Amino acid sequence: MKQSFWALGLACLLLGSCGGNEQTVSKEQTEAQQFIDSYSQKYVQLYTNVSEAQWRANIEIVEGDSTNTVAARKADEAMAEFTGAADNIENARKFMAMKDKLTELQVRQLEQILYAAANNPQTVADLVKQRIKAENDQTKQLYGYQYMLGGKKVSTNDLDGILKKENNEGKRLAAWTASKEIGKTLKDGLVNLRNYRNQTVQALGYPDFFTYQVSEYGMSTEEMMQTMDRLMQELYPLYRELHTWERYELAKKYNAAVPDYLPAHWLPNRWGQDWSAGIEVKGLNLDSVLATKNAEWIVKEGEKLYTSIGFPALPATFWQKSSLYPYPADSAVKKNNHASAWHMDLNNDVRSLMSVEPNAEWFETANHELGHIYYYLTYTNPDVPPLLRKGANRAYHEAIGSMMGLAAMQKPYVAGRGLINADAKTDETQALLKEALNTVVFIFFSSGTMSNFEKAMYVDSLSPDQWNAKWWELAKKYQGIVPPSARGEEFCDASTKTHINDDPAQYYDYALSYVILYQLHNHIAKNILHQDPHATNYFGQTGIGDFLKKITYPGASKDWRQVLKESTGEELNAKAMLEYFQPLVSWLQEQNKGRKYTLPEQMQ
Ligand code: X8Z
Ligand code: ZN
Repeated sequence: MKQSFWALGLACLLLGSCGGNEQTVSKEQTEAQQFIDSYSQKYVQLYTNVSEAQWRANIEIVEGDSTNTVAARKADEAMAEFTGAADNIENARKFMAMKDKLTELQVRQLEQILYAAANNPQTVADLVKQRIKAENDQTKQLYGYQYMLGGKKVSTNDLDGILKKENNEGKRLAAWTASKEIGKTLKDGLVNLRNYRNQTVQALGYPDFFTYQVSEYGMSTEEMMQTMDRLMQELYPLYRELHTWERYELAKKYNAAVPDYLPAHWLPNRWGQDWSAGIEVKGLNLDSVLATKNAEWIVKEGEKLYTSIGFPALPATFWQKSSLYPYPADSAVKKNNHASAWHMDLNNDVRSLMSVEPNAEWFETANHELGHIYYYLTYTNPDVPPLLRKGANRAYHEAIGSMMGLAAMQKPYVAGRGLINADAKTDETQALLKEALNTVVFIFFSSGTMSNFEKAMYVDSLSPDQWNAKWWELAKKYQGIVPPSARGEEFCDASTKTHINDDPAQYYDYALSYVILYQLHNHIAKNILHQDPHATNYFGQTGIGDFLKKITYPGASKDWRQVLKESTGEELNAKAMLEYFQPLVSWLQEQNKGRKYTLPEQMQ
């Protein structure tokens, strides 16, 4: 299969016409293309090896057996050695120096080559090796961990289930506390990783690893942090109402005094990033409907949504090779408990790693992962060379599936699928409240706590004896959440969030993805479906598929700002998201009348 790409790439070059534009190919272009082609061929080979080795290391973790970890390390080392090789850097720089003479597609590929090089410079080869070892050891530590509750082996799904459903505060506290124990075992590894990650990118001139990651957007750290602040500023009046409402509601539920800040163990999520599980919307109780289904149905149902709007059925290998369901909580073999999607060979081997159970959260997550998978499949096409088989930016990759997941929870969709009675009366305000407790609340975790913590770690080189204090300072400031009791520096509560370990300095991607997804959803509802954005039914609407394919087909071969402008006519902005939730503000103000607000009137 891979062969056909190279053949096609070459045909384009000889004819001098890609995408129909007749052009003569200059000497510089021919030489640059030769370099890009030979680099790409090797890159895809190494990338495939890394994927296979990492896949094993993430789905088969056995205590005392480091076979998979070592194999993953070796594959990573081979990739690092190649991408960071001095001659590759030299060549890429040489061609970049004549970028005016090259095609846009070539320049973009050369930029990718240099970006990959910056994380693995040959000049600091030992450091790169140490980082790779530390990364793979951290994965094993993180996902090989056996969670314990009351002397029993439990899974993260078990703990999440308790936090979503349990009304007994003592039991909630026990589950929350159990979920944070792992942090103690991750701290030393994370301290090393912070240092190695910073030091490796510094060798090629980046000030720190966070700035390196942010630079993929063509932005500086300052610009990104300002974007995060602006986003929170805009949503703050609503968040302040939600925070007040949640304090009073949960105090009622747990029969306790109303606290000034939300105790972390009161919330239905380990990090307080999503408070929606507490709300039952009459006539739209998805959790109880989904509880009657099985895990496989959840994923198949997701696929049906995508095929109904014009995407192809998933390849047979997706079903054969994915790891979609959890292992038993006491299994000696463990797997990564977080959801992910993999483009194994930058071609058609696509897989997902999940631990799906039949509930609303996994329903949403399954749709999210399929968004990644269909993004992979769509930009795997002859017009997009392997090095550019990426999202328009990383946030785009996160946005598509999240949008489908959110759309699939709206009443007309759920009713259309026969899951609820279409005639049942639904409280629309409650439905919107539930959505806000998911997405608006999430912004203050992603833009606030997570992004600022990682900035402190990487940019400000925060001393590890202040990490936990910092984490809770930020959680209080941005989310209005406090720990159940003092959490000293022996804990490392930030590291219980998987991304801090294995998807580092990138969590602002998710905040941006929500902004983008509301822009896209708004456009779809108004201009394609002609439906109210609060009450859409995407099912069977091939116009949506066409729209999404236009966005996803070019991968990273087009500038992301241009993609957004062309698809929605707009720049990146939170207007659509604000507009969507606006009806809630006055309702919440009414509910909160006479209540004490503890978050300041203005965000500080
Ligand atoms: O990590 C994820 C995806 C990874 S592909 C499942 N998400 C964030 C999280 O779980 O923290 C999706 C939204 C937020
Ligand atoms: Zn994702």
